[in-house]
Amino acid sequence: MVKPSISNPRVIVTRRLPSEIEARMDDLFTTTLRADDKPMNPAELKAAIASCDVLVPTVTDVIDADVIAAATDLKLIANFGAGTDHIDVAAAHKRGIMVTNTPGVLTEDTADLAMALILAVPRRLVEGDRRTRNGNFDGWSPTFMLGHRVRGKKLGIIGMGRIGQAVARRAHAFGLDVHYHNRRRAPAFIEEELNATYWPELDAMLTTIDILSISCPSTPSTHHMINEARLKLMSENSYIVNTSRGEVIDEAALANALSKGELGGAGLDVYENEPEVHPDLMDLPNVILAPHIGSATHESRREMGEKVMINIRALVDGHAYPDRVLPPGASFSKAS
Ligand code: 8YV
Repeated sequence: MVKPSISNPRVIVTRRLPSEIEARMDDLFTTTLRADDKPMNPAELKAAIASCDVLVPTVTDVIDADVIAAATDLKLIANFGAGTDHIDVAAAHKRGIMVTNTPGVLTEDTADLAMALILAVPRRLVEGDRRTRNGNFDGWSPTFMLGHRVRGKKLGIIGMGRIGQAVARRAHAFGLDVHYHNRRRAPAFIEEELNATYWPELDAMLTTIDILSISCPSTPSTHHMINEARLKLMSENSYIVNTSRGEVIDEAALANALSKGELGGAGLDVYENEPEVHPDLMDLPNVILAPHIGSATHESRREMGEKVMINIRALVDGHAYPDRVLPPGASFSKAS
């Protein structure tokens, strides 16, 4: 089937991107760049969507059905980022608007951040840094700032996609025993390579692991997957790391469990109501609060920009989109 193409699409970018990406986009398309780096409000998003062929949003733009309804000529939402939970992909699909994302290029950097948190929380690294800066390091002592050994512990990964697998590879190098829970069991060759134990029941996995790392997308079925009841299944010396989406954890329940000492600590890069953070987490010494920096490297952000441009070029040239995102239940064969 011949795909629709458009030779010089009007592209609107909602946030500032790396300067070399902005320059190249400006060369390739009729591009409107964002003058400041403020997230667009719903009225601005609607105005943008009504006046372009391609919208390039980020995680900070809520593109719901109401915003999509404002589209007139919009053909493509080329998301700058892998997660698309901020976009109503089904509403876009119904209108024949394509959605693409930027998977793969941020996998290793996000896994590095997850691993950094897996090491830093049990070893109280950030807490120690704060103490030193606050003048509370009075010298070494045999019992000062004891944490927990990482080697030999059980790591449970929720979401064994690209990032989960990259975390598992790193975890082996640190002597962790890898377990995972996923909607679907990973193919045998992946399980073998990662030496990972599959748990079809999340509850059962939570009772046995020492560290939980979350790498699954935010969907209706993963919303508050880690809730009060599940937190109670975890041991008081266990840790939680989240580099996927805040909505996967009931943040109030997590703050409550941590405040009561029912968990050993947490390393969070994402929050339920970003950029707000539950106030009870703020003063807890055993929690690292990273500001959504999983893919925040020059390299990832450049490669994410490259992917966005390649997806827009697919529209221009009438090729199949390399990173097309479909709504749940749709299949590629029926989708074009
Ligand atoms: C991105 C992310 O920075 O790609 C993702 O899904 O969570 C982040 O690392 C962000 O989404 C950019 O839109």
